Amino acid sequence: MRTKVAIIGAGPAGLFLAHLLARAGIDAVVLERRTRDYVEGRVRAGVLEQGTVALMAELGLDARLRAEGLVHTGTNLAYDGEVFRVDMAALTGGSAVTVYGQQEVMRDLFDAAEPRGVRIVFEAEDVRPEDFGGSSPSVSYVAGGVAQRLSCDFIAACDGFHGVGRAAMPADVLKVYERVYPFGWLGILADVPPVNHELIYANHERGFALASMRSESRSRYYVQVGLDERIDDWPDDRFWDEIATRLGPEAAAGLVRGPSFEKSIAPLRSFVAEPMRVGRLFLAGDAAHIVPPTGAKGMNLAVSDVAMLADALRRHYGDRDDSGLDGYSARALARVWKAERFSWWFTGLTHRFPDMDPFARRMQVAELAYIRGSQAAQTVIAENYVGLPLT
Ligand code: RFL
Ligand code: PHB
Repeated sequence: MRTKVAIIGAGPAGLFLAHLLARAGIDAVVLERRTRDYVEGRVRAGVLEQGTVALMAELGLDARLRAEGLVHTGTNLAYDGEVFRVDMAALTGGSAVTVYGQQEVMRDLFDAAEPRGVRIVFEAEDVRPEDFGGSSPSVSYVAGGVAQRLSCDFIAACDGFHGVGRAAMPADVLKVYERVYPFGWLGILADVPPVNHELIYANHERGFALASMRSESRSRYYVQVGLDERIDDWPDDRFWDEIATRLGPEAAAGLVRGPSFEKSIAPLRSFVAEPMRVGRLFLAGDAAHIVPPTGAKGMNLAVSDVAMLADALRRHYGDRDDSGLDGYSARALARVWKAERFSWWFTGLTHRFPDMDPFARRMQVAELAYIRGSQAAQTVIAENYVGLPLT
């Protein structure tokens, strides 16, 4: 088989890229290790930046998003029993975020794939990028027990943090920057109305908590937990008591409890691999970088990467201009590092660290109090949270 762009991975990065290329008339094939149900079933991101929403609209895939997505013009911070709102729209000249789950985004992208000629091979095993240092790369894989080869011009590794794309890059070329946090997030989904119509990020002495949602009748809550904790340690009653304590009496007033139907623990990590291109192999999304979820940036970064990559490929095929491909890594990384900084900073502001002494705790509270009283500080949060431009 032959195509122009072989895309490894059908997560947000891979599928957005496939749709953008299909719209530009550039032939591509997506190789995905799992089934559609598996990819779509993963409970992950909940908050879409403006740019992500705009891209869904540009692709004509925003009908459900416009009908069901919840537009949030502000977000809330809680500490020491106090809650304050950051009015993102007022501070950024009208920008907002939209709450619309990654599962919904994936459903929209998968539903539109076949009608738009987006080719996806599910359950592709043993996928390997090959010869990307030369002029005729390919991807070998096994489908239905049969060995296959997909010849191509370029390979886009959109295969997440544990994928084969980054692993195939020569170790002496790749530079990795990493911070692993000494805690994780325990998240639940429950069909109860959210405690607040907007998100609440809470810093409590016992640890971080987040009140989020998927709809007006479905809540998503998180509490910071130690890395040694297990889901079995957290029956629903314990979870509800803990989230109520950490949100504080004002923010938790009106908290509706109910049975959870999803419960999982995710570790927190900051990670960047440079460069994001070697020869004809390009990395995009979690394959190249990870952020802690505090800033709600992970999926949005995957989308901004592939917007840049699709643009570069369009210029290559349409205008015989390779400057976009040559500049892709530097352009993408410039935005990635800013989102890394925001996510790292917001994590430090809101979480309890095991080695935190009383001074460090006082510094956190002082910073929150400062932010509460400063329009300048709130503007910094607002413009990062709604998403930085694709410069
Ligand atoms: P994905 O989603 O991991 O998709 C990669 C795909 O590649 C496939 N794959 C392979 N296919 C073929 N061969 C191989 N060898 C392969 N290896 C892997 C995988 O099966 C998979 O389908 O990466 P992508 O596309 O870069 O997208 C990244 C996002 O999924 C991720 O950044 C976000 O979910 C992060 N995230 C959030 N992002 C936001 O923008 N806003 C949020 O509010 C937000 N909240 C979150 C999050 C992630 C979380 N967890 C659990 C990690 C909350 C949580 C709890
Ligand atoms: C979510 O709803 O899953 C969510 C919201 C905001 C975050 C992270 C996750 O910062």
